[in-house]
Amino acid sequence: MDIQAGDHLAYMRYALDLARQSPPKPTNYRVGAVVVDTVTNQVLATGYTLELEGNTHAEQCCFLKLAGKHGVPEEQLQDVLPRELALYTTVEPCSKRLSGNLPCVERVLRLKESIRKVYVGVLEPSKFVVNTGIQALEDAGIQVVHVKGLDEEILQVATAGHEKSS
Ligand code: HJL
Ligand code: ZN
Repeated sequence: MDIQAGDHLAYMRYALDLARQSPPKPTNYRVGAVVVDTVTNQVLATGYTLELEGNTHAEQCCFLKLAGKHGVPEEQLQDVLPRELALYTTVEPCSKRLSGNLPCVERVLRLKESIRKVYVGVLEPSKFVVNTGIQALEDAGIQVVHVKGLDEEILQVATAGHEKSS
């Protein structure tokens, strides 16, 4: 892994490669996510949709893996994470889930002392829910950046396995 510090497009491509590992499911998006320490330019965690057991989202998998590494439950991750982290996610973090599970925006907000920047590849299409997460992140002082250039590819990967609406 030798992505240069601040090469947001390269990190987004990395997240997209992770998304390709996710098994297609008609009722979600296939998403990839990467957590980077922006001080050391180290990748702290990677994740993709349904990587971990249960109905898991990409960002959620990153946080669960980090929690496991630190030996704490996800709810206590804010106590052990370093500061100045960036989250790259191919689709913006969800603010509502059809399943009723805790949305990833809530998980990110819990970590707002650490996750200072969220880089998104695309906004979530309003097929399942209406996503209002970015405002909530920004209101909490988290910078949200749309990394442009991979939108089409990200959506193609995200919706593979969905029924085609003509
Ligand atoms: C993001 C993911 C993922 C989605 N979004 N950011 N990361 N799968 O890993 C958002 C979509 C939800 C549906 C169904 N997808 O996944 O809105 O069953 O997948 O909880 O609302 O909800 P569940
Ligand atoms: Zn989510």
